[in-house]
Amino acid sequence: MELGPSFTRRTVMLAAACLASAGAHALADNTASINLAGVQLRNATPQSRTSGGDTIDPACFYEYVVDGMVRGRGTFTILSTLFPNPTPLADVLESLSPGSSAFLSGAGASPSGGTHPVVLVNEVFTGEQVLLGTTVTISLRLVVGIDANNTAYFRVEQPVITPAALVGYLEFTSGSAVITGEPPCAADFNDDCFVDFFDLDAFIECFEGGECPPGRSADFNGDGFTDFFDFDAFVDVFETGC
Ligand SMILES: [Ca+2]
Ligand SMILES: [Ca+2]
Repeated sequence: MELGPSFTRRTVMLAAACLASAGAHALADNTASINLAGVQLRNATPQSRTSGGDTIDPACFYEYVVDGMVRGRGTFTILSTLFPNPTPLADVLESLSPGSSAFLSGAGASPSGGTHPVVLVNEVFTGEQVLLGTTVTISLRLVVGIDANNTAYFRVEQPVITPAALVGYLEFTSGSAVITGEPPCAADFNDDCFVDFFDLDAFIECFEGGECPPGRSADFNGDGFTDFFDFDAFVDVFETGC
């Protein structure tokens, strides 16, 4: 069975299912953070930031959250008048493009079985609002992902915020984009992001003394012994799925 899109339900089930194997992956680097301080949301001014040396290991599923405080910039502009002080990003975006703050967090899956690169969001949001008597148009593409070198990135592409001279621009005073990979699923014994009979095969081979997938052990319940309690424990998790 494929690890489906019902992310929340899966997460709850995984909390129990993955405890047994958590130790084997305790050293995994499952999060990366991108500092957004100084990033501008400004007409015709694309932005790009990365997590630099803060890399993230491949996972099957990820969550991302973009959060921060922004303030309006530009002398006597609409945005600097409306938001003279640091204001939550979501509030500002909602005032410019209702509904757009929904893009600031979400979840995504690795399309290729737990390898990078992966794109978690690549969405354009648009809006047209009358602010201080002026019709303000906003359109920009938000992109968040992880490149082939396990570095997370955040980009604002094709930003249109007009009439630029009247509207001014926004600047992050603080904030971050954080990507977190979900811990591996215990039932996905061969770590290919699918739970299927190849996992059962892989466990049986490992259990019978053959080769085990990297980081996996036939001592499935982690009690220091490999016996039929492990077989039972694996079959239970396998039948539950992820
Ligand atoms: Ca698998
Ligand atoms: Ca055991």
